[in-house]
Amino acid sequence: WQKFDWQDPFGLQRQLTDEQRMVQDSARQYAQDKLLPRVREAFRREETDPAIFREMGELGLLGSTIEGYGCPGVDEICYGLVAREVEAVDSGYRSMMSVQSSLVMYPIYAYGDEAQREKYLPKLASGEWIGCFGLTEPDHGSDPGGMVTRARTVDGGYRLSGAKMWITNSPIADVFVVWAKTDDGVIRGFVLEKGMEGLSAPKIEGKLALRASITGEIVMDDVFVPAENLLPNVQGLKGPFGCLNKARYGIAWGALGAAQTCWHTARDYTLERKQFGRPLAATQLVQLKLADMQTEISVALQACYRAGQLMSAGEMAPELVSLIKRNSCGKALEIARTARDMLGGNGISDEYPVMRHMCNLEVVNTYEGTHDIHALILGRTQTDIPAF
Ligand code: TGC
Ligand code: FAD
Repeated sequence: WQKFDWQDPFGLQRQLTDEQRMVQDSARQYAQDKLLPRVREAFRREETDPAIFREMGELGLLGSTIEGYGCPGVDEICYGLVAREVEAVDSGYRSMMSVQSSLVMYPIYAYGDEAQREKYLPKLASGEWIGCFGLTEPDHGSDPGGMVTRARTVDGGYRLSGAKMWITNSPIADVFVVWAKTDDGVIRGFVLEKGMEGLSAPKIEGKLALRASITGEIVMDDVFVPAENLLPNVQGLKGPFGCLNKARYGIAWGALGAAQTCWHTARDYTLERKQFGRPLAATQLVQLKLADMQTEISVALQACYRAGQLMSAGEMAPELVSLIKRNSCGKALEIARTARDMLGGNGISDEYPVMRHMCNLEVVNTYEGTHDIHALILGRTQTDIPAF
């Protein structure tokens, strides 16, 4: 019999290849040395440091699964491991990275032509350019198919009118991947650039979560977009959803990083903190909570690892992405709320990371398809009845 490793019950580390471990370790070092020391102030002040994109770019963390164009072309498990390390510090930092990688670089790579790839990908990979992804609208969140943003055909291109809401990175973005309906009502992807006439991206103020990651609108007032900025190789909702499959997969890993930070913080705290003459960790109720955290996180990580194998092999079903995104986010949020409670009054202070993670995970549980929307996707697989 092996000795039980309480931190890694399934021996995930032993399942990783040397390359995967190396990528994980360098992401961990970056996240702990460079991101952790600035997150508390960033969250307090609701400030996003654009330099983070260049730092991530230098380490090859942007568009990391893409081959060529300045990207390292690592496998999907590496991508997940990086998301986990970054989100162990803050979901907002993982958000910045996953939007750039999965929702901006991936669609340009997968649906763009060679000229678009050459123009945008190297600068997005280095972090010199920042990207955002506009799908959600003020009146269409869970049902993006109802979008009202229009791309009217004109001489030499299109005129885009409409508004996108809750867009990660938009106020500081150079490149905007925007989804709009053309004259025939078909959803198409367009690449807009900062400075186009009629394009603005006001910041959304007052977020009580994900405060280290800037969020804004995209307002398009008859913006002229040249024909060469249309993404030629996809039509319909499967365009944005194809990118979302990638991003949701990364979130499934990432949320478990945040959960792990909360679990370890609760363990350390309850070992130290004495009430009624003994450590809180000596009580059965606390040990039950720690056991539940350990179980949920380690089982969910193993599910992500398997999903990563399938994704790398090109054998992933989108519904399995829904299953792991929903499971990881729901469980992580529950763990963060429990950890917050276990720290008592100290749990609400930003001297500890748990309340920040708890607030962030409320968003992570909502964006990229809410917890319930993913349940409906899974319900449809079993009943053939779309209950949306
Ligand atoms: P439905 O009829 O189901 O599908 C329409 C077409 O799309 C195809 N499709 C997919 N293709 C690839 N991957 C998937 N996951 C796909 N899901 C659907 C489908 O095959 C069909 O294609 P075709 O060729 O037959 O037309 O569409 P519906 O309108 O009934 O969809 C319902 C539902 C609930 C599944 C969908 O609308 C949904 O997932 N809603 C959630 C919206 C969402 O996730 N928004 C995310 C916005 S981006 C964001 O949050 C970024 S935050 C990032 C960060 O900061 O980290
Ligand atoms: P709604 O769709 O109005 O849902 C409200 C509630 O109703 C939810 O509980 C939902 O589960 C429930 N509900 C909806 N429909 C049904 C139904 N048929 N049956 C049962 N229950 C239902 N979007 C982007 O495009 N790009 C981004 O970069 C981006 N970043 C974001 C960053 C942040 C900080 C946030 C908060 C959001 C971001 N989003 C982004 C938007 C996000 O994807 C949406 O908020 C999400 O898809 C939910 O849409 P909604 O907010 O309109 O909620």
